[in-house]
Parts: sequence; C-alpha cells; structure tokens
Amino acid sequence: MKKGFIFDLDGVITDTARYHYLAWKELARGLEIEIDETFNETLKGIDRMSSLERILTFGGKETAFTEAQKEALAVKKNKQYVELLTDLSPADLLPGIADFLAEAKKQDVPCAIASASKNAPMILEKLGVADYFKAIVDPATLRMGKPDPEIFLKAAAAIGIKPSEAIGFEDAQAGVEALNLAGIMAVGIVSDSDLTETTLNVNDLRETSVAALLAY
Ligand code: B16
Ligand code: MG
Repeated sequence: MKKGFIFDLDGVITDTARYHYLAWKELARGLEIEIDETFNETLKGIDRMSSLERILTFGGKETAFTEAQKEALAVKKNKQYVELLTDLSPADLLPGIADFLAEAKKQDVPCAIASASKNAPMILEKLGVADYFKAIVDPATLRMGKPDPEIFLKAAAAIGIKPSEAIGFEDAQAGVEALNLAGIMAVGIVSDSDLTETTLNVNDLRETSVAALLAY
C-alpha cells in the first residue's frame, strides 16, 4: 500500500514548459544560438543553470562566458519567464489535477512538490493549489538536481513516508530516472513524449484515481 504522492510541477501540474522555451529561445537568440522544440525537450526537469550550460554547449559557446556573466544570463531568462507567467491562473492546471488533489486531501493522503523550479511556490499560488501540499522541496537546498534522487528522497522525508510508500509523478525522463534511483514508484504523465522505466504512463490524471494508485 502506498501512503503519499510526490509531484513534479512543470508538465505534471501545469504546462509551463512552453514559457521556459519562449524565454530560453529569446535569450539564446541574443547569443546567436538557435534552439528548437526538439532541443527544448532535453531541458525538461533540468535546473536553470544546467539548462543554460546545455544551451551554451549546444551553441558551441560553453567557454564564452564567465560565471558572473552566466549568472546574469540566468537572471535575465528568469525575469522574462516570470513576466510570461503574469496571467497564470487555475485555468492553467493540467486536466484531472484539481480533482485528484482534492480527493487526496479528502482521504488525508499527504502530497509534496519535488520541482527543480525555484518559482514553484509562486506558481502554485497562482494556480490556487498551494494549500494541497504539505511540503515543497526548496531546490536551492539540493546538492544535485534530477536525475539525482536527492529531491525525491527529501520530498518523501518531508511528508513522513518511506520511498517505498510513495508514488511520484513525472513528465521528464530525468525525473523518472531520479524516482527510480530513489526507489519510488514512477507514474509518467505523457502528453507528447514517451517515458520509459515507469510503472505506468497516463496521458493525464483522469485516467487513474487516488484509490487505484494507493493500492499499488
Ligand atoms: P526555474 P520541473 C523544471 O521544472 C523545468 O522543467 C525546467 O525546464 C526548468 O529549467 C527548471 O524547472 C527550473 O526552473 O528556472 O523556474 O527555477 O519539471 O522540475 O517542475
Ligand atoms: Mg517536469
């Protein structure tokens, strides 16, 4: 029997990936690097500085900037990203999420957020679901980002359950890898990408239920 749920944010609770993409694309263009949606897939679940490193490497500019310049580039991207989120509202929740969280609350099943995004608390507030989560792991406290299991182990500990008692929801392969390394059952949310090494994949949470998942 499972006892708690751990959610990734981007791609699981809401689709902020397109805003990350728009902000990175604009920043990259300013550096004369062109990225497309296929490349953007490789940034999903990857923290901000690592995403920037991947973009610079993709454009052959991995040694072109100092650490301070890279920090400034990341700040610039984030400013643009946050601006794009101005109108984010409960209407931007992915299908099935609101009902699933309400049912988990009704059944007293603890939920946590394990997102690489430093903007997660603000995004959850805008989406109107912040109160459903007993814990939000602060990515600034992590030594390693996904695919390292640290974020998911911290999330399970924060809601007082063992990894074997948790179920994690992920849309990115790096996140699924992290869940598997943590010994947490992985449920893939697969809108347009195929995820491997999950226990099950669903297009969205309307395809399963709190009761069905707790029985695993
Ligand atoms: P921020 P997740 C991740 O969210 C995104 O998928 C990834 O594209 C982004 O770079 C990362 O958060 C960091 O976000 O710049 O807001 O701190 O999928 O782990 O919820
Ligand atoms: Mg994600």
